[in-house]
Amino acid sequence: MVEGAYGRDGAATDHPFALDEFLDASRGRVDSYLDSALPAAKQHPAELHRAMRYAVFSGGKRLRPALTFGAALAAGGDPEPAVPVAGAVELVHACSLVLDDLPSQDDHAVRRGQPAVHIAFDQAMAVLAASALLAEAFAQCVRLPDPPAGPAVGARLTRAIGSGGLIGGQIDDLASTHAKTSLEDVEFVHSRKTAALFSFSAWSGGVVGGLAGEQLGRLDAFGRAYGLAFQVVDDMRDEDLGGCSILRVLSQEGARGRARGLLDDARREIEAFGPDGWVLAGLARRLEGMIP
Ligand code: GRG
Repeated sequence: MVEGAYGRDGAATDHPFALDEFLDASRGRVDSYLDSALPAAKQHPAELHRAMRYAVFSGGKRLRPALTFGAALAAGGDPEPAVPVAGAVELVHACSLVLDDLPSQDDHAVRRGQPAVHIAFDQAMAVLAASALLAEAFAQCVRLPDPPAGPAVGARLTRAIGSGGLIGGQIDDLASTHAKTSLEDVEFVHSRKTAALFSFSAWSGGVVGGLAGEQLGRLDAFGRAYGLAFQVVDDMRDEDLGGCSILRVLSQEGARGRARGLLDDARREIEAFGPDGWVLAGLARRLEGMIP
């Protein structure tokens, strides 16, 4: 599937369009999987299913699944067995965006250029659709082909989401709006709110690809550094100093340096994978190119 014609021989590594092709194929694969995994829009309760599908199929970049597939390639494996976990990670991401947009949280009326779920539907439906998306995410873990991978992936996903992960990061982010903060505090929030899901994405691709030990740790660390850099770049492009923006504690120049430093750390983690790490290296290079 994703590997397609531009496989792991390294030949396509430096081709300027290889990464675009990979990302297109990766997005198409996870979208077709999610389309078949989610309940049909007409199935009862139809309004809930419509809200779930609205949240998922509204034009996301599918970056986290691309990390999962890229990590499976880095592991020297076929990305196809990682499709259920790539679907799971995108469902968790969609769930988090629906919750984040609620008036009681970050209060965004627009998401991806369209009315947020609680605007297009209502708040009760948004909360229930987000909860159902989370349930569907865990349902995908039991579909993993290798029996021991399912429970390990499910347990790790639970940690990435829970009070030590996205939810804990969001709680501290919401509490931080007026409080004095430091780089350490901001990165503690970012490491849970944003980077935890990126590190899960890379780690899970490695697990499904058969890795363990130090190599798996490297993918995990790549995802974490990449995720932190992703949030720094997002904050810089947003220029909104609310919540836990990096711009509350660093100047533009300081944030630029921090993003570059994190991407250097990320790249160092995957050097050991050589040409097989080309997708992950390409994603890091691309993010560096987006630093304002
Ligand atoms: C998952 C149960 C559960 C709770 C989540 C609301 C919350 C708790 C956490 C907030 C997480 C959050 C919204 C982090 C921001 C991450 C971020 C920079 C998102 C934008 O990611 P992109 O650019 O989005 O990949 P697209 O639209 O491309 O998918």
